[in-house]
Amino acid sequence: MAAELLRFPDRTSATGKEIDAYLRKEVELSDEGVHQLFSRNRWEKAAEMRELLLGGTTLVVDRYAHSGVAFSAAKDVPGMDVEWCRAPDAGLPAPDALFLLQISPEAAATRGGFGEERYETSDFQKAVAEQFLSLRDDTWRVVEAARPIEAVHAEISELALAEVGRCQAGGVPLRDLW
Ligand code: FDM
Ligand code: MG
Repeated sequence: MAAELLRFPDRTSATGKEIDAYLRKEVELSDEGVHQLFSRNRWEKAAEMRELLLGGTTLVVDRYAHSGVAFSAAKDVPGMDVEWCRAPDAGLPAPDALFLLQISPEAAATRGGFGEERYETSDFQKAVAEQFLSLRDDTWRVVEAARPIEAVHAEISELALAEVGRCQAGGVPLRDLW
């Protein structure tokens, strides 16, 4: 089975470098502007993702447009409601399965490096978690992440492999967001 791992933001491209500097608090950008930048960072990969998917490669994607909506909407900026936040990602390839790794902000804060980047405060993480739960529909699987990595891996790989099997059996068209 061919599979590739992608991660968003992809911090290697020009947009990704700007996002990286923003997350590391080296530059300031408007909330609206950085939201668009995160989306552009995904659109840069859209054609490549589509080609890989249509060729039968499974994509494992660490964060995607749903993070874009949840993090930006959690800022509670006037005008940046969920509908506004979704708009720039409309038309990107949609995932066949989505796993939300759930962890309390308290448990997350004990993990290595927490607090270094923008967004890594317990209050903001709570607001983001609420957004994720309100965006969730019944195609999402919520996975308890405050467990040893092997247990999280076992649960996700079982669910993911079942989904891959369903897609490989055919009849699952490539859909677009949203
Ligand atoms: N993030 C990630 C956003 O705010 N918008 C997005 O579209 C995406 C993909 O960036 F705080 C946030 C989520 C997180 C940070 O950190 C990226 P990681 O640890 O590299 O996922
Ligand atoms: Mg991080």
